[in-house]
Order: sequence, then structure tokens, then C-alpha cells
Amino acid sequence: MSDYSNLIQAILEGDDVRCVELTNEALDEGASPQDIVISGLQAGMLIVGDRFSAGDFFIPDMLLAARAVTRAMEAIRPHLSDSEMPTLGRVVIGTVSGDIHDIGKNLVAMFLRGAGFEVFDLGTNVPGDRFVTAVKEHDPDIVGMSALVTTTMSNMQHVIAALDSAALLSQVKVIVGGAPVTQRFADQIKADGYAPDGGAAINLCRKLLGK
Ligand code: B1M
Repeated sequence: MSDYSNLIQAILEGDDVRCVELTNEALDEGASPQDIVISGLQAGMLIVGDRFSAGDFFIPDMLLAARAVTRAMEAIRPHLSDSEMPTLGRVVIGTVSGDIHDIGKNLVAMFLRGAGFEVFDLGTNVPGDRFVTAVKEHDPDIVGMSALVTTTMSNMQHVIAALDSAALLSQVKVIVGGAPVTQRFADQIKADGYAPDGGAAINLCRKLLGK
């Protein structure tokens, strides 16, 4: 395994130009594209996520880091077929029915993508049957729901019930988040996990999938 400390440092600094440069250098030196993704890019985003959750990084830091990783992934993509691209897992995400807030959900989706998850974003105001269809279509490991309004939070429970009725609940882990959502609420509706922010969502998804 190569030393990716400079690449990780470039991610932490949100330096996309340096990140692409170091990725190309590693490829030229014969590092495997998978190793660069797992030990360099995903490892870097994990640290970024932790710093965000700890309050040491802010949204602009996350955006710059995610952009740097996305640009590096673009440099790596021609060296790998889609099936060879390392992924930490598949996530279907959406803002629940009745709710049109999507800034936080979009950030979480972006953080997860940056960390190495394949994300299918269903958008906002997503009813239970749309989640069910998406699970059938994309076969995700995780279903993520966001809600920003106290009156729409309860729709998370309806989505869980819809997944259960369709006999899909045992195939996925369900995570929830959004400003009014708490761990207590997640426990009440029997979600598998709650994350207060995008950095925590990365760690939660990794933990739920044993990564
Ligand atoms: Co609305 N809104 N809004 N709004 N809005 C709130 C949420 C509100 C708290 C404002 C207030 O009254 N103080 C309030 C809800 C009150 C309540 O529930 N008791 C409210 C209301 C009432 C409404 C309307 C009903 C207003 C009206 O029309 N009368 C209406 C709702 C319409 C609807 O949804 N049906 C409405 C509309 C809007 C706008 C369209 C104007 C706009 C949304 C634009 C958009 O999203 N594209 C808007 C905005 C911007 C807000 C505030 C100001 C900001 C929300 C935001 O984007 N925060 C908000 C007040 C506030 O929070 N200060 C408010 C930034 C974002 C990065 O944080 O979304 O919390 P957040 O996401 C975080 C975490 O929560 C977490 O990670 C994210 C990143 O760290 N997270 C997850 C989020 N989803 C996650 C999922 C996960 C894990 C973590 O796993 C899957």
C-alpha cells in the first residue's frame, strides 16, 4: 500500500488541483486505483466527516473536500470499470412526504458520495411507495430519510411501515435525520440509526454496514 498522507492532506485542505495531481502521480507510480480510492480518498473523507461532526470543520470545508474527492474520482474513473469502482454501499435517500426542505438532505447525499457510497437521491416530498419502488429498483443497503418539519417527521414511520408491508425492511438499514429528528424519535419509530449531521451520517452508514 502506498503512502497517501499528502493526498489526505490535500483533501483536508480542499485543494482539488493538488488532489488530482497527487492522484495522477499515484496512478503513474503504479498504485492500484482501488487502493487510491479506499486508502486515500475514502480515508480522507472519513477524517473530514469526523472533523465536521466535532465542529472543527464547517459546511464550506466539507464542500471543498467533497469537490476535491469528486475531481480525483473523475481522474480515476477511466482506469476502472463501473463494477471495479470500490463502493462502501448503496444508499437511497429522500426528504419525506409533505416536506420540501432539501439543503441538509443534499449535503448528506454529497458527503456520502464523497465518502464512497453510491447514492440514489429521490428528491423531496417523497411518499412511502416511491421509497418502496426505489428499493426494488436500486437494491440499496441503506434507506435514508430527512425531515425538517415536526409535522412531516411522522411520515418517516409510514415509510418504514410501507417497506415492511412490501417485505423489504429486513433487506435494508433505515437511517433518519433532520433538525427536529432525535435519537429518541429514531428509536420510537424503530429506525436502525440517527445522524445529527453529514459527518455523523458517514460514520453511521459505515458502522451499520460493518465497514
Ligand atoms: Co422552512 N422551516 N419552511 N423553508 N426552513 C424550518 C425548518 C423552520 C424550523 C423555520 C422556523 O419556523 N423557525 C420551520 C419548521 C418548524 C417546525 O417544524 N416546528 C419551517 C417551516 C415552518 C416551513 C414552512 C412550513 C413555512 C411556510 O410555508 N409557512 C415551509 C414548509 C414547506 C414544506 O416543506 N411543505 C418552509 C419552506 C422553506 C423554504 C422553501 C423557504 C426553505 C427550504 C429551501 C430548501 O430546502 N430548498 C426553508 C428553509 C431554508 C428553512 C430553514 C431557514 C433552514 C433549513 C436548512 O436548510 N438548514 C429552517 C430554519 C432553521 O433550520 N434555522 C426552516 C441548513 C441545513 C444544512 O441543515 O437541514 O438541518 P439541516 O440538515 C443538517 C442536519 O439536520 C442533518 O445533516 C444536515 C447537514 O449537516 N440532516 C440529516 C438532514 N437530513 C438528514 C438525513 C440524514 C442524516 C442527517 O440521514 C438520512
